[in-house]
Amino acid sequence: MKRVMILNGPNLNLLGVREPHIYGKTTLEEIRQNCEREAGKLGLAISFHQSNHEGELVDLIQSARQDADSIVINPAGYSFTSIAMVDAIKAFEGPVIEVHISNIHARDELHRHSKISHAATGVICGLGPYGYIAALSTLAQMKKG
Ligand code: CA2
Repeated sequence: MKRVMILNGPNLNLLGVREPHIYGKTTLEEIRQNCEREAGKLGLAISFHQSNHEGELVDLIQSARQDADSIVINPAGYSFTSIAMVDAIKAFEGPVIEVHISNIHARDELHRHSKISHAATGVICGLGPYGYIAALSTLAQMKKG
């Protein structure tokens, strides 16, 4: 069974609670439940994490080298700043799908240029919480994922 590590960066624990006009009303817990349901259908084994701490996210990405075959990551605010996460992702051999709930290309200058995309296999943005499902479905179909 393919193992997928799903990682969520800073402030995503506030989804559905604050700023619903940008990020919608779905909570991170609901996204987790939807991912569990979809993974069951697709025959994937998932682990789901959220952290507000860059080092903890780097540790998780490193642990994926042993614990996962592929990664789905919403790096949130660290998308635009974290070279450490880019380096950790580059050391991971499997596919990495970067997901953003909002369309970062339609956002302000501060939220437009993800550094993580440089190291990602693919990027999904602007599809709302469905982006996580699209990522899982893609990985299920990939030879290497
Ligand atoms: O659209 C996404 O998924 C983002 O990764 C979310 C990040 C943002 O910095 C990226 O540009 C796009 C922000 C996550 C913060 O989430 C909040 C949710 C509710 C209230 C406040 C922040």
